[in-house]
Amino acid sequence: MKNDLLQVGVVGTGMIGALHARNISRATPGAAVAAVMDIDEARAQAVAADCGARAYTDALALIADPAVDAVLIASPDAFHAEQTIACIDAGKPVLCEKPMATTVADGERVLRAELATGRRLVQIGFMRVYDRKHADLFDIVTRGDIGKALSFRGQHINPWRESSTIEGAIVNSLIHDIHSARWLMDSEISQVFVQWTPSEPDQPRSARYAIVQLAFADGAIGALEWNGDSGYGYEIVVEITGETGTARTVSHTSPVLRQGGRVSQGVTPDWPQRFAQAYQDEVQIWVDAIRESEPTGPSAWDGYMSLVVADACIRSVESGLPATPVGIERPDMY
Ligand code: ISE
Repeated sequence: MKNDLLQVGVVGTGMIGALHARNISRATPGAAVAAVMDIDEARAQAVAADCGARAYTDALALIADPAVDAVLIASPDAFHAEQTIACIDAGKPVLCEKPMATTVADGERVLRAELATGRRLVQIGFMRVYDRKHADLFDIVTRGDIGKALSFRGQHINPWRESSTIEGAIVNSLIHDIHSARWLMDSEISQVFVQWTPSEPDQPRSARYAIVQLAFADGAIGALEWNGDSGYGYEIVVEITGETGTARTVSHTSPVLRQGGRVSQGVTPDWPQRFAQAYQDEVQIWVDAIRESEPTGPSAWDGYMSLVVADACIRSVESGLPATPVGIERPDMY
């Protein structure tokens, strides 16, 4: 800590890393950006200048910097596991953007590294937990307002192509919906079945649209719908049906315009806008929690189990059949 501010190092200054750095630097009382890292030195220097921080091109050097108290990892997915383990080994709290790793094996390595310390250091960037619309839905379900939850339906509608393959769409994008399903239904996923349409006719594993059918360990069922190129905007919708009712997030909040024989409503164009407040709240709550004791948000176990389900989805893609998630027993620490 310096000047009673938690000194955060940000690894990766692409879209989401720069967004987190700006939030920490300008809108997160109790924290400051001490250092940023990117292999693109000019980009790192620009974000560092904007935040009054030091610039690095080596993530491990930033993590080892004694002036860095905590780390936020927003580098490309392939580096998440190694960098998170480096933070754990340095005894530094770390908020790692999803996914925690790109394979179950690497996810388990992160989990076991944290378990060996005997304390929580890791939080995973499933920021929908901090989205008011999702939190309100969570409250309805956990209060029992609709009785036992019977089904989960998630819609993840992206305005632009993010993942070139169905495997990439599952691990990088649908990983959010997998976590939302586990979190909001408060049940592990016991079976998945993936169907998809290619974005390129001559590339069968390319991904344009996917549906993931779910079975939950408590007997509930569900489906995740992923649209990789909506053509109209960005929407995330969750609907949970219970014994006595259905709860569904409100997707659009802009006014409905009736004019010239038409009825229209604005749609959020992209995820940085849709989740702007959730990202701010995610970092503020993370900073407050680790200044107090330890992170309270989505854990390394959540990161690991989302990868276990994603791995089953990929086996379903390969076999054309339903697949069963296979992971280790839940450690007592989570
Ligand atoms: C993307 O991969 C993300 O991580 C964003 O947080 C999410 O909102 C977006 O829909 C995903 O595709």
